[in-house]
Amino acid sequence: MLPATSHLAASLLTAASLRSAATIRVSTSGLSFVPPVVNAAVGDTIEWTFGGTHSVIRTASAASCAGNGGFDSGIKASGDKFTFTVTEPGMIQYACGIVTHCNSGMRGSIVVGASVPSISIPPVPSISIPPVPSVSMPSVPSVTLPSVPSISMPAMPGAATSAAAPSPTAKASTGAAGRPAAAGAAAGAVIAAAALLAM
Ligand SMILES: [Cu+2]
Repeated sequence: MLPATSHLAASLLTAASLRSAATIRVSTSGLSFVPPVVNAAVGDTIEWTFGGTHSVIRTASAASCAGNGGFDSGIKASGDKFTFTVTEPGMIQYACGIVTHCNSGMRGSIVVGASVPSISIPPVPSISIPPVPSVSMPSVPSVTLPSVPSISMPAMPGAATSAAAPSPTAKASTGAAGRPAAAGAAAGAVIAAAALLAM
């Protein structure tokens, strides 16, 4: 449950909920709290571990040793712990409840909200895509096809010789002499063609 303290507290609680609440540890050394000042976010828990007979009481100011009605651990022995969960932003002053200790300067403070740890999102490493080398296509040279010279075929003397040789066509034509008129006429035409070639 969110205490409806203020809009600021609510928004800080919302911000605090974005990260897991932390436990901030404070110990004592002689008549001192170590560290004497801690930063916390709303939702964080302060955990004191006592190194001797001491206590922690919330005070109204850094100059006061009197409790202000806030937390009071009561007298603790060495090794004991006491925790307090921060519920709203602001400065919390506390001291050892043993007045002689407080008067000796055994005081501490919790700074809430002044330095809410920012959520650190590591930068996403940029994926470096190497430039694709441009493929240079050489220009295709235009092929000029030379004009084909017209070949004039001279009359070949050899053609007459080959035509003069006995050809199968001529023999077939000769053998068709006894066939019907139509076949005979066709054979005659072949012979006439052969005769033309021979000229
Ligand atoms: Cu003390």
